[in-house]
Amino acid sequence: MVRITLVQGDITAQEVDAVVNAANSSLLGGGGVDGAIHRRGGPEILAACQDLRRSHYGKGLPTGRAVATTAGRLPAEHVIHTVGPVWSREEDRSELLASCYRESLRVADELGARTVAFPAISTGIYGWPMDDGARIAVETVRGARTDVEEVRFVLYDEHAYEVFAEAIGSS
Ligand code: AR6
Repeated sequence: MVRITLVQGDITAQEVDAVVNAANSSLLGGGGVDGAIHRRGGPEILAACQDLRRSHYGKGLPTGRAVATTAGRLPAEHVIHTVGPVWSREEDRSELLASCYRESLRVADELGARTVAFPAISTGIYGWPMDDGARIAVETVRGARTDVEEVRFVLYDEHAYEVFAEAIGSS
């Protein structure tokens, strides 16, 4: 089983094999985690994303999928970009959010990554409630078949950290 660890901090500071980016389907950057990763990782990441757009994802990376690039100047080997769903009251998009975690771990396995840092995908600009986002993250990682040894959830603030700690304790 994967070992789950929690830290409060900045995803761009994590010394791991792969960090996961809460991207959008354009793969060309944005705010939040995405903005921070491109800023701190430097232009190599954007250049790799532009190549992926040209070679494979002319229409964009679909929601729930994941793809890897270099980590540029980040203290990690790879960035795995995944596209979370926008929160909706009308439609249950939980399966798409679970898919982000599963697909990111599948890509991590392809890369041979053993330590992977995840942000709380979709819980910022995409509006997903933190408690539900944490439950889906923890359940999906626990249920995943993967060779990844450590999944580190990196939470930006104390509230998110506590919600994840609760989700780990109660599921
Ligand atoms: N390290 C760790 N967590 C962070 C950091 C950081 N540096 N910055 C924010 N968070 P978000 P989303 C937390 O908005 O909701 C972008 O524009 C944040 O508090 O980064 O999936 C993309 O291009 C929240 O809990 O991702 C997309 O358009 C969590 O990380 C869109 O935002 C995710 O917040 C994706 O939105």
